[in-house]
Amino acid sequence: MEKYTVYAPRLIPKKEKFAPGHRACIGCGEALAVRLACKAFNENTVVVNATGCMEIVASQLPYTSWRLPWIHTLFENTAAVASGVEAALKVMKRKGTGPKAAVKVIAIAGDGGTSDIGLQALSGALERGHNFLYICFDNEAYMNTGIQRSSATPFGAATTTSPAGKASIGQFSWKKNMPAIAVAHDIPYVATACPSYPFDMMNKVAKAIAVNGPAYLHVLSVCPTGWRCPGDITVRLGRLAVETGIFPLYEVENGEYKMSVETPHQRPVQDYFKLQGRFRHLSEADVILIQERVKREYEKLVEKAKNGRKSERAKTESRANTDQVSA
Ligand SMILES: Cc1ncc(C[n+]2csc(CCOP(=O)(O)OP(=O)(O)O)c2C)c(N)n1
Ligand code: SF4
Ligand SMILES: [Mg+2]
Repeated sequence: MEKYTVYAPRLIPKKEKFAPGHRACIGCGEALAVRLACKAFNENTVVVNATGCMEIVASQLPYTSWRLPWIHTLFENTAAVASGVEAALKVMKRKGTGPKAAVKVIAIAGDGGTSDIGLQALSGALERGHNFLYICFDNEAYMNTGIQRSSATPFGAATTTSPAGKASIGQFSWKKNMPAIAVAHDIPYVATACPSYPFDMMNKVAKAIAVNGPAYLHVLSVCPTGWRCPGDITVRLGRLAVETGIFPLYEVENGEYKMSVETPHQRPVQDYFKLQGRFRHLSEADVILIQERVKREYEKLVEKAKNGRKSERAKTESRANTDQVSA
């Protein structure tokens, strides 16, 4: 896992494996995220794509934006199809009939396709230990079909199926913690990312590809259409999600947490909310309630990362002691 490619300005491949000309809305953060992720894919990749915005906008017959082998799956079976492709490649290799180069299977899906309808297939694939990368592009609702709430929609957000009004705050439940669910499967690599931090994101994709086993990446993808915001603040909103502590960036390598961007002095969540129509109805009391929860969750994460650092130090010290004894 140490041998991953590092992305930095001027080292980014110019080739677009997710070609322009697709039909995503203006300012779509999900299309930007897919484009950047593709920069870190190598040519020997099979993309397994759930139905959702990224499939619909990029594969309208007879056109496609995908300059990689690509399979469209049902909503619910993305990880199952990815498992099948990975297993088939393994068998072909054993029989000497497969491609000479190693081929990576990468499954991609939205938050609806991941945290709701595709969760069972994903859990099975992670548990069986398939060698594949799963990326969830999370725009926090079922956007492709008209902004319906998913279990990844944040508390208080208005969607067409969680409308805000006198009797409703909008989304009534807290956002499902998908990265924590992936971590609970005890897989080698889990991380969160956002295209507003492009180098962090590409490095994480490359690192996840280098893992021999299942890896899971959860990417916050700003959706101006569903979030009711202008298309020219996509990158700014992604940064605000991180700077407020609402969407912390971190990695979990073999169970050990590491913060990627530390924000000890967080901005108030209202800085993020006030730019989006989906939160326009929230009262001061609602915002305070959310602010407290964000702070609590962030502190829990930082604590886990501190424990990770401690155990890393302990491992180094015990290795040093063993070396001394054997010397
Ligand atoms: C079994 C099934 N139910 C519903 C649909 C309709 N459908 C297609 S895409 C979609 C929304 C996808 O949401 P998400 O996975 O979050 O991706 P996004 O479009 O937001 O990127 C829905 C409901 C379907 N294709 N299959
Ligand atoms: S609805 Fe949202 S995620 Fe879908 S293409 Fe438009 S901006 Fe992108
Ligand atoms: Mg979605």
